[in-house]
Amino acid sequence: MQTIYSEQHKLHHGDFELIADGLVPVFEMPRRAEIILARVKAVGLGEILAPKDFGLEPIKRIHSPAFVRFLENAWAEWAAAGHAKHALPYTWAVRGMNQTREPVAIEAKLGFYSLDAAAPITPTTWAAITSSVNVALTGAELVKNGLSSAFALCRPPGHHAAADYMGGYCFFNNVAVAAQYFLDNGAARVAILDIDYHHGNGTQSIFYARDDVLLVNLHGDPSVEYPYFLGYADETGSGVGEGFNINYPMPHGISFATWFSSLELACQKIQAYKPDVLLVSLGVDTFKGDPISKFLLESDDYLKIGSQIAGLNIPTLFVMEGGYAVEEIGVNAVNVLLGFEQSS
Ligand code: FKS
Ligand code: ZN
Repeated sequence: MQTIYSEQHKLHHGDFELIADGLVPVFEMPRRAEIILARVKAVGLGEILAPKDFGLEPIKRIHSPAFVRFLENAWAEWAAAGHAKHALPYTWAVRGMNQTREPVAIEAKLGFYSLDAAAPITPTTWAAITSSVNVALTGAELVKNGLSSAFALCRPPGHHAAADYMGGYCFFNNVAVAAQYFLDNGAARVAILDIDYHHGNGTQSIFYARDDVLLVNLHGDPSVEYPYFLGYADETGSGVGEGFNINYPMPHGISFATWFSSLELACQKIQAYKPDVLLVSLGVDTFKGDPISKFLLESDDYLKIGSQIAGLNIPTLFVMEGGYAVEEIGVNAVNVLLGFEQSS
């Protein structure tokens, strides 16, 4: 399997994120992608390719022009306002406040275009996030042109980003942009399987009212787990999209066997949909040693996940999302790909 990777990811390295314990050093760091790349090389997974530049048009098929403009200019506006540290939001428009009028001050725009304070913007974040989308799009192009699979080693991740907001380490929704690329280039139906520990709220909200994308999410129960405000089982889609959004929220501490039975159900739904292509939002923060998550998967379990996905026999693009047990992230992520290859 070919891997698409760009050094440009290193241009995004936030200092801090805001969690329950206050401002803490970011969990989502460049070393994550470096460890995965090293593992790809160590096992000889396949060729490693640099991304092509697809420009902003494919991004604007998913994200609003105003949001794209905000991200492009955010650092310059933040610096012009006299700030030196990385930009983080701290005020949000809640029920009853104006959620549609873009404010002028950059401090307010940050809240307007975010769901939380876990997506810091640095002077070079823009270069990294556009590159991450290009990694996903390059993988999509390879699969569109006939490869049976590819691995987009995206960083920063994307599945919490919606059409017009960032959050949870995510800026552009890489998997959503890639899914739309397939649809714009000949595919009629696309399925997305999101196995990251956290619910992919951004991907869900982007495709919620559509029937050309089937989205299936396996994740921690949002009543007790980030992103908290989306990801319940009764969110099944709206309008023509009714039935094309499927959530499997699961409690903290769930066993792999129970988690895997949700994956089997997910695969049955995907099989029945008969998609032209499958995209996998690949997070390995379901690992027992993950510092911010509460599932208990072990490294060997990831081989079985890959093998199960291969059983679908659909052209597949893997898109990297989360995973914070940094020393084990390479083994865990690449085990999914090896399990897939061994069963293809
Ligand atoms: C935990 C606080 C939660 C934000 C967690 C973001 C998770 C991101 C991710 C992605 F795939 F996008 F990277 N903070 N105490 O893993 O879902
Ligand atoms: Zn996650």
